[in-house]
Amino acid sequence: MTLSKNHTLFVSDVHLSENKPELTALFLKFINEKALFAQELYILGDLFDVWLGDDLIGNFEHEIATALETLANAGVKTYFLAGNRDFFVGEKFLKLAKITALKDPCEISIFGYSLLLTHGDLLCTDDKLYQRYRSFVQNPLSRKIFLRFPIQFRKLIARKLRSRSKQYQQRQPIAKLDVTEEGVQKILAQKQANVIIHGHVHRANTINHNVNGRVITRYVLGTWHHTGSYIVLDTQSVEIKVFQ
Ligand SMILES: [Mn+2]
Repeated sequence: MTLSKNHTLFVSDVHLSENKPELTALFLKFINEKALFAQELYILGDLFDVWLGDDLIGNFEHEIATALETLANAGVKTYFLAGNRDFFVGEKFLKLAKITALKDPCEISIFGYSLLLTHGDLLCTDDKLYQRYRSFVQNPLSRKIFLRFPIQFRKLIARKLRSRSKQYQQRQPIAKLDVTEEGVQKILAQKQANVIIHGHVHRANTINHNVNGRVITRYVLGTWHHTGSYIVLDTQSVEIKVFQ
């Protein structure tokens, strides 16, 4: 049987973790049942719930890398753009998984669409404190320094940051943590894109924006729990789907 590979898939916010074997199983099933039959797979950040350096790659991370490698071996090109949880994913993992890294944001043209891909945290411009934190951790120098800390120290910092951020998020009105019109307008001002795809806010959604008279559709991927969220894009349509 020949299957025509005439569509591309997008996922984000899978939040894989060694402590969530059911989620791992769901994602591996997605690779076998969906991704293997696509032309390409784009992972738009937060594939992992936490990533503190490629030197911590163990059996679990190897299992995921192997699954992703089967895609490359089957001719399905996989791309990865880091999220706020896994921005320390590095060369070693990408090589193991045979994945190509993308910058955030990134513009691509496929199937007649001009797409802007981003994890989505860049668009949450009302959350000034988070944006300051983001530019600090994404700075190549801070990254270098962090990754040289001993493993236990990195784990300690990550735990502290996570609990601080949880408390912080609970105190903020939900709108402040969401994507803003300003963020969308800003990112699109210099771009030709007619479609944005992102995740991060964890609620699947489709929203139209008017940017200087152009209508731009923003597709938001949902997070993975008991079911998965993914987007299928082909020449005809862009569809947000649930995987179970
Ligand atoms: Mn995120």
